[in-house]
Amino acid sequence: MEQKVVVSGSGLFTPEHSISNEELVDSYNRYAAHFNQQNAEAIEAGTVVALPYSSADFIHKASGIRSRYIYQKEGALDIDRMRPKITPRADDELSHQAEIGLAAARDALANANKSANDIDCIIVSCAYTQRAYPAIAIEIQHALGVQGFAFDMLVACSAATFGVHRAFEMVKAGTANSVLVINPELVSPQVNYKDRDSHFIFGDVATAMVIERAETASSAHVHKILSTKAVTQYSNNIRSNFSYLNHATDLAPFAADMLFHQEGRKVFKEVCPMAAAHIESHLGVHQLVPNDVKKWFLHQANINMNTLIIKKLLGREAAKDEAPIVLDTYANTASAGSIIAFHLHQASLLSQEYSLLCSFGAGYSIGSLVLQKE
Ligand code: CO8
Repeated sequence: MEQKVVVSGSGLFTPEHSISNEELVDSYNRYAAHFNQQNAEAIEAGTVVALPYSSADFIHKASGIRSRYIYQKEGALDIDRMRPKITPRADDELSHQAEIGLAAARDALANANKSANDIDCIIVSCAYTQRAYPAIAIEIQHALGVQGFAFDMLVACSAATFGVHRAFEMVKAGTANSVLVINPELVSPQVNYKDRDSHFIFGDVATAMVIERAETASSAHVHKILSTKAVTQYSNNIRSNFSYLNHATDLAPFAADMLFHQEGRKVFKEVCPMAAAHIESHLGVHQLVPNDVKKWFLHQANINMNTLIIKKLLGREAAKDEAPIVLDTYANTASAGSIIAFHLHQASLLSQEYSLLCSFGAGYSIGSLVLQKE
């Protein structure tokens, strides 16, 4: 028998450290000035290009970001380093990514009114995992004492929604009863803090959701998943070449090409119409139109993208609490942004009201869920 599937709880871990635009720009500009001074002759001769300066005002206007959280602040603003300094842990210690995932998972379990005994599958789904194996999900499974099975999956910005899609399908099919989907987005080690065009975009966070059968759900806020919809289309406009192959290719592991880089303008232009069309067609499956949706939990990459997508869908701007934005304090947290928006803003939805959760980004990939509050 096909099961009715719900989201019964979500969780959030926010790192204790944050970096404001002003701090970030001050560090980058000192780095750029130093670089330009060190390379003055080559810049004058035209063999080296001078680094341009960044601006806090530009960052806020172009993206909506004022600040971002970071797992370890030390090192990231040091112009002789320009990357966070994360102390390695021994194999028998809890790994960094498992630690932040575990914190979000515990919060989600508490909010779902569940204990580890109730969970029979864990999916860790995010933009990067800190190692290939053993899976971070299995490490968290062990730390929580969960029976059953666990696995990792990567889908960049759509990892969280695609992870929930898999959970939805498993619970619907009866191959799992209760699935914990965790998104430990420890992205700061992949940010190129020396790149003026992208140094401001990302922040670290972890989110989690409990997906289970409606009949076992007992929490204060339960959202029925009416359906899921995903699409992918290959694009090189958002890319990272960091790879286990680096050991064999002899390429420098910290080169700009190995870190996050993008053609931001192209992404903006191409992804917005794709996302709006995707959402409209997903709602259509349930004979719903955009105006039936009470809250929009959209991917948090850029405030102007969200404004444009909502305008395409509703023909007007969204009211503040209709399409919540968390970018100002969290920045782009890879796949976790729409889950943070859901976590912080779902409670005010009333019984039977619809919401739409959607991610979009690298791949390209788009993933959505049509939700209805029980
Ligand atoms: N300070 C001052 N000026 C700047 C800065 C800066 N920091 N950066 C750029 N400028 C300048 C540019 O050089 C340009 O100058 P000019 O006009 O003279 O050429 C001018 O400002 C305008 O630049 P842009 O055209 O680039 O500015 P935009 O208005 O397009 O804004 C954005 C740039 C914010 C990047 C915007 O294009 C954007 O947000 N696009 C969408 C990007 C997006 O959604 N990407 C998704 C990436 S996330 C993802 O998919 C997950 C990947 C996995 C996680 C990775 C973790 C590390």
